[in-house]
Amino acid sequence: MTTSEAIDRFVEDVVAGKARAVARAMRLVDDRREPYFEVLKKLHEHTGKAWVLGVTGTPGAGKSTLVGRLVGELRARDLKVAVVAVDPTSPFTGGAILGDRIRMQQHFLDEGVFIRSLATRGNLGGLSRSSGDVIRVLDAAGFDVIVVETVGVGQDELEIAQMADTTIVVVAPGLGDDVQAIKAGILEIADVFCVNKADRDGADSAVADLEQMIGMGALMRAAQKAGPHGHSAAMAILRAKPEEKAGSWSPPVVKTIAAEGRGVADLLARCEAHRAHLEVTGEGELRRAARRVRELRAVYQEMLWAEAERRLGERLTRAEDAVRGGEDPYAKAAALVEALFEGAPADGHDERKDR
Ligand SMILES: Nc1nc2c(ncn2[C@@H]2O[C@H](COP(=O)(O)OP(=O)(O)OP(=O)(O)O)[C@@H](O)[C@H]2O)c(=O)[nH]1
Ligand SMILES: [Mg+2]
Repeated sequence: MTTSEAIDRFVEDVVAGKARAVARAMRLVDDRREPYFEVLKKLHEHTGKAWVLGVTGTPGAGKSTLVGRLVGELRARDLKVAVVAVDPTSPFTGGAILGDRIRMQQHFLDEGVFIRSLATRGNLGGLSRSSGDVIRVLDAAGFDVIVVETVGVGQDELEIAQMADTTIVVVAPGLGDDVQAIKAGILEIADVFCVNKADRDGADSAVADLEQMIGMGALMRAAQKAGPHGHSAAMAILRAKPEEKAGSWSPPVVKTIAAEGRGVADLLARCEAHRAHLEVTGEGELRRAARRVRELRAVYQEMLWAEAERRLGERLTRAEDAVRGGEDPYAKAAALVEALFEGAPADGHDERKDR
């Protein structure tokens, strides 16, 4: 597939949702193999329609079981669904993926469902980069809903969660530290909380903990907005009122028993309410705009990096050798960058346009 007509035909097949072309396009962008860039560029105009539903949370909370159930609910509404499972485990075990596959087997023969695991790390641009592109391919291929499962731990997973329109954070009761563990960072990305394994003891107290945390979070934000105005931070918090104005979203907490499918319809209804909220308030467009800016930066960095390597060529190898031999890496790096931008105007002026 080298000629531009061949690429066009391939892109057409992807947009038509032909399973083999979609799978091939996903492998291409995941492996960063040419002509992945051309393909992504041509797919772009077909994107922006899918609802990206992120499912993240603590390991073993029941995310995959839940995703399987959500897929069932979405399929019952005749929606085309794709599932991307981002494997956080080391490539040596692969156990999580195998388990996921077995759990999702019921959907394998269903044509409206597409399931794909991403386990690659160390690609240029990282896991989140390649996940974003995989989501884009699925979006262009006409899937109505793209469910992305990640374990909410590392930076990569957080970034992937940010690609979602609506993010469900899943916790399970019984693990005392769970709620504490998800506090950092994850709280901010939750649009809907799910306390799964509600058949176990402690579900209600987990719900109460989360609701308290959400309330505190709203107070803190209100206090931040109010500013210190000479008060102590504590006074500001006491005086602040949780946002109640129309248009603000407070994440609901839903109990589920994914293993039995209980509460899943309610969970999905809350997610749909969030989606409607995004559109009604215009926040959805704001999020998409922010996502496009992040994409621009990521693609630009990746291209810049590749172009720099190409232009520096031998020079880069020589610099590496010099540093290996004990020379100052800072000085060498500065010299490389200088060599790259020699003669280029520093303020982004395009001289041709000035003439
Ligand atoms: N008791 C109970 N067990 C559940 C429930 N939902 C899932 N499980 C079980 O919990 C275990 C973990 O479920 P998974 O769906 O693999 O959890 P996960 O969050 O995807 O796990 P990782 O992807 O490995 O982080 C499995 O043995 C499930 O059968 C539930 O509602 N109640
Ligand atoms: Mg899982």
